[in-house]
Amino acid sequence: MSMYVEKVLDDVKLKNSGEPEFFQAVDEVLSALKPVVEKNGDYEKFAILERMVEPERLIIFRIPWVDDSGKIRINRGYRVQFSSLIGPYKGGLRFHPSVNQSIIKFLGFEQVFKNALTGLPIGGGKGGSDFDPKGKSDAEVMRFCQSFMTELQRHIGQDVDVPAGDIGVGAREIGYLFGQYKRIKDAYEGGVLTGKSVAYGGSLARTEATGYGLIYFMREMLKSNGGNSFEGKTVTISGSGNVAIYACQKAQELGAKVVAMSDSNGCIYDKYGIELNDIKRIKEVERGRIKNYLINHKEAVYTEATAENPFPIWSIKTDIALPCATQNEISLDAAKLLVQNGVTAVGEGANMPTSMEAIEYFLANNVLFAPAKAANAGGVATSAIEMSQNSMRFYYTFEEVDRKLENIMKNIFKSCKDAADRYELGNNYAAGANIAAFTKLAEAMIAQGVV
Ligand code: NDP
Ligand code: 2IT
Repeated sequence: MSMYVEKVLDDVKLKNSGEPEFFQAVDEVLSALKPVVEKNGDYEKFAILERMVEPERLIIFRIPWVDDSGKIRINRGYRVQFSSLIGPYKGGLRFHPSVNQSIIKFLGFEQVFKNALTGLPIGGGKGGSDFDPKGKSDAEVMRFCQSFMTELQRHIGQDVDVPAGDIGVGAREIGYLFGQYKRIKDAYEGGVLTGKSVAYGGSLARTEATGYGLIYFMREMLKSNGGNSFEGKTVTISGSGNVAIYACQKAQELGAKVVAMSDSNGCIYDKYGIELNDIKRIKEVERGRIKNYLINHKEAVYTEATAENPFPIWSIKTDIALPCATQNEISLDAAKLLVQNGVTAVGEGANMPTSMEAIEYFLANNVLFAPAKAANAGGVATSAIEMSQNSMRFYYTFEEVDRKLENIMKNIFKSCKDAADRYELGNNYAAGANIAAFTKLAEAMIAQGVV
């Protein structure tokens, strides 16, 4: 038992009361670091953990905008600039009614470690708003984005802080945000946002990157554990947004049968395998509900999400489960159901989708577990590749970016595995990811002095 870790965790709990998601993210990382800080007294001497759990800066602001009926609306905006140790703050923006300080801080904290694992020069940040894009017209989304950026522009820049997408923020929102930034700054600062459309400076393969990267990481993990693969496996994927859709595409390419996907209203099960083009049309073009899949697929089954069972997808029998929707979607009960139904591997496409108890349960039951900060790092890694293309004023082909992504995911898996091996943690890649990222960040922190 490390007294140092316990002391810092107690302090974090006390100082951040009412922020359960933030505490959960910190608890998961620090608990995994106990064997590391026990071995090296320098971490306590240099107050490394205390510094890592305190964001450099948290910005909160008002976002006034006018809806189509002329009514004035007010939302709250956030940007946490968590760590600039190894590069400009980098991380997405989330627009969802559930966004609050705790959510933004947990995401920012995770991002610092994730970005360190990519091996690229990016620090960690995150932002967003409690604005709900669902049911809003394009014009309303545009006015909201313009108001959001009117404030955010004071705090960001291509060498300072580089936001991107996350839940509720895709190419449409990034476009409106970029347009307003450019208008205010009166300069073409291409690398200030990533996830841009390829028409004006985006990178090929950024749209696919998080989902593809998740599958590349899983492929390495399966290969390293008994030479397994996706071929012939049954897969369930929660969510039907950016991450879920491209995880599905790559899993299918590798021979898997994806039988279920979901949205916040419910999940669909298609025993013949999901027809992804229909999901893409419903979600990317029509911005509709996943239930509409049944219109063209009479054989599919729809299960409504309820307050008691918000994630019915985890009751479906599967070999591989890929949570790609949101935080805490796999509870201990859901983990028990998945194990009972024979799941062999779980890969986190979303950020912190699995509760700590559920992770422990998977590991105790020999389920291979790919942790978010490693497995979903392909998105932000490709964002960093977008930034470098913007700086070079030169573009890579889709194949070039995809190949770089594949190599990055292989290296991330290797870092997690090497760290787990070093501390004799078997195939606990969750602990391996935390240790590998921490070791790198701590070295940079000590080198840069007390700042
Ligand atoms: P999208 O907005 O494109 O899609 C989100 C999907 O998850 C939708 O199907 C949505 O359903 C569902 N969802 C969201 N919130 C909930 C909820 N509370 N309960 C049930 N379902 C929910 O987002 P992304 O695909 O970009 O992001 C998904 C996850 O992946 C997030 O955790 C994000 O942080 C993470 N991530 C994203 C990256 C990226 O590059 N985009 C990179 C790394 C991680 P509905 O439409 O009904 O709301
Ligand atoms: O959680 C994440 O890594 C993202 N939403 C992507 C961040 C980015 O800067 O591309």
